[in-house]
Amino acid sequence: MTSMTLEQEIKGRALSLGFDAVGITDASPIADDDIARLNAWLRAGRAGQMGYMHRNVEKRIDPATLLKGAQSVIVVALNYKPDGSAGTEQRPQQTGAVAQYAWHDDYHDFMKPLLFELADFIGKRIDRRHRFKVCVDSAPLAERALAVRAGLGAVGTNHMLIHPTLGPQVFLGELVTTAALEPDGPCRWTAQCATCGRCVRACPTGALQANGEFDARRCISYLTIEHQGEIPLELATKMGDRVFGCDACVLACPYQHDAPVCTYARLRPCPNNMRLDTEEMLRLTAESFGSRFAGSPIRRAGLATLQRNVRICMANAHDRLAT
Ligand code: B12
Repeated sequence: MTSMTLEQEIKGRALSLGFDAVGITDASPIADDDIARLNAWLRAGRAGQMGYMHRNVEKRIDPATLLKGAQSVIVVALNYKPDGSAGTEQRPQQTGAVAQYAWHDDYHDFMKPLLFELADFIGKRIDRRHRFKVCVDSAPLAERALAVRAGLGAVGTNHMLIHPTLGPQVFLGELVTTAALEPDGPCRWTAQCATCGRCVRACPTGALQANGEFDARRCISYLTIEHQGEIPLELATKMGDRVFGCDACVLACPYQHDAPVCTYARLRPCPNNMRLDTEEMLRLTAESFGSRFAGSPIRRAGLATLQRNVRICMANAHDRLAT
């Protein structure tokens, strides 16, 4: 009788917790190419107002700087592709579009406890003295580069980590640990981006270039969530009805079309947050904004930014009606 390896047990546990894919890599720094890409991107100012991207760069490059003594990184992916029937109902004029990752509960809020559970499982299974750092999005960690190295997929021209069967609509999370685990090999599968170009053509603002360059300052996701203050008119007119995030480059990806829909129960779309009523948004106060978007990723934008986006959406609708 063959017994399971520790790594197989960990992966089995991660899948039973609800993650769709899991891989293991060592905690060495990301590849020189990735470091060069990150540094060039930062130097060119392409992070815009995201000052946090300029801080803790050494941690983003080297997981062992983020957690002293780290030996391994367990990377998980959670499919968030909504059911095809979600969001297909008539789009009333006075509403703005929300990116699909924000249609349901905030992924940070439920992925972290699942990763803590996984850490607890590993601690009990091997040695309670091992340390763990749970990361989902906000920690300075190069999540996509590590996911490739853990065998989960490849980075596409749209900059998304594309899983060979789950596609690009997956959230990533990591457990950085001092436990030494047998790493998986890096992903050998490559996305067929070179002959496609759909994401580049779909990007309304030219934030994505055919050569793989990406300028967050032109990305509608950045503009509607992270950018404070005025949005240049040239870009605002291209936002269309988007008021929070953008899915253009993700939904254009052929790997997204072929992917299965998500099965995780917490990822049931909240009908009120798939499109936002513009009049309701303009009536919100600081207090009512907090309760209206409690537990939703939309909180991240803050009231002033969301209302700015809604005004742009209304102006864009008006211009369209006028022509
Ligand atoms: C800052 C940030 C943003 C910024 C900037 C996006 C960007 N492309 O950098 C903004 C606000 C615009 C944004 C938008 C979105 N984001 Co965001 N974001 C991040 C964050 C916090 C850091 C990303 C980063 O390091 N950027 C710096 C650039 C240089 O890195 P990069 O694009 O990831 O590229 C690295 C590697 O992929 C590699 N690489 C780059 N190009 C290539 C090309 C080749 C051929 C190869 C081999 C490697 C390679 O080198 C780079 C350096 O390591 C991560 C979480 C994290 N901690 O990593 C989430 C994260 C990337 N975001 C995520 C999501 C879901 C989104 C949106 C889809 C949300 C939406 N619908 O609006 C969009 C997608 C926009 C896009 N096409 O990238 C997910 C992506 C999951 C996935 N499957 O890839 C992440 C991982 C969060 C998570 N935990 O799930 N995001």
